[in-house]
Amino acid sequence: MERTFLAIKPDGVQRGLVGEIIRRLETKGFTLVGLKLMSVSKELAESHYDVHRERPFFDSLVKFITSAPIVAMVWEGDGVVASARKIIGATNPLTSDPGTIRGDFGVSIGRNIIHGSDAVETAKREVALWFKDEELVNWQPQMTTWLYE
Ligand code: D4T
Repeated sequence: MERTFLAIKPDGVQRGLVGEIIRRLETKGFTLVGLKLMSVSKELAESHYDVHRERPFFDSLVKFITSAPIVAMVWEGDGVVASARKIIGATNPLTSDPGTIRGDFGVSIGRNIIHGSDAVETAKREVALWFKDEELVNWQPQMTTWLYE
């Protein structure tokens, strides 16, 4: 089964959106296999956002993500990488569709509430970067037979 890495950013945690975000992914039918509230080190933040190292917003991004706790998660399910990106919405919350997490809860690109891996390969790298193997739980919810044909 496919897995993706999602992280509720400091703004999402501070604004009390953790439960709401988890609810949306759970009720969609995806399976939570990894979850931790954590402070992010500068090293981890820089490694996670390495592709943006040359972008003008890199420093503020690292400063923001390390400024307060985040909730790191791994979710599992068929097509979960692309589907979670749709549930999250476009990068800039001002233009994200209503009904998406960013579209419903945000107004600013630098405070866009949640991160989601953008491709299957990226997801593999990010899951390995943020979680040790023993922090991930292999399990199959009872409801699986009612979700998949
Ligand atoms: P993440 O990676 O957080 O899921 O966001 P996206 O995949 O939707 O968008 P991204 O990688 O292009 O941007 C990463 C992160 O940087 C912030 N950002 C982005 C910003 O502060 N200013 C900007 O101009 C851009 C493009 C928001 C998300």
